[in-house]
Amino acid sequence: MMKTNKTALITGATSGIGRATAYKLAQSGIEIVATGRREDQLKSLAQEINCEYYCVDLTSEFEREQMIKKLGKKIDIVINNAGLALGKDEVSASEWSDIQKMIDLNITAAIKICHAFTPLLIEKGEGDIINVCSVAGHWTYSGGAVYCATKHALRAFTQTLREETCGKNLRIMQVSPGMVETEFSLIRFKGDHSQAKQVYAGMTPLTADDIARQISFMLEQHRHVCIDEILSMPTDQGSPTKVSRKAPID
Ligand code: 8X3
Repeated sequence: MMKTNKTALITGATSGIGRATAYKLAQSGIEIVATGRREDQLKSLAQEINCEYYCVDLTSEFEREQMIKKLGKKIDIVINNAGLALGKDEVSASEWSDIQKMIDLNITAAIKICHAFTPLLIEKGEGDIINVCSVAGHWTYSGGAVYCATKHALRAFTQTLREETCGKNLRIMQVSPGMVETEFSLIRFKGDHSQAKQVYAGMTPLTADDIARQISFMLEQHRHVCIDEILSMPTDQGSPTKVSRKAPID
């Protein structure tokens, strides 16, 4: 395997899309700095792919700043993956603490990371940022008001950053997946396995590896090619509210 001399920061790398992306990019010879909150999972990843890891809660301003200070100029590629949905209730029945957490992680932390690394990448003369957005950045659905709002915000931010940095040799990109079977639904439904399982019942969802492959594809393009966005859904999904299932949900 050829070393690329590039280092990628991957947030939310303990599981799901983040972890799969860490495996995939490491296979292409990219050095990985994996971040997340669960140290045991970061340790096991570090052993498997021989990478650096940083245990951090990105919703903590202090911890975030310490991480950014420590990593600084070492990073060439930012995979802004950490994000979550909490609950699927209508706004009037939602917990404020859930709303706040989604805003803190999906918007504040993601934008802060771009804010901190963009000038460093400009100074380096080259760099890539891939923000992990969602089909929820394109559509809205009942029970997803705040999650959709955060992903719409991140998509608008990403597009604007791309326009602003045009001419600086940065590639600002995004992936917008539909249904991917990861811990996403388990977290959304607060550990309720049967509710989480029902989300993917009778259909074939995307896997974390499917999205990792898209991210790797975006990065491996010639430098003059910037894939603005890959929006992908399972073949069984027509929109966030239209899913074809072989068996009804019981
Ligand atoms: C996750 C996709 O459709 O559950 O980002 O909002 S969806």
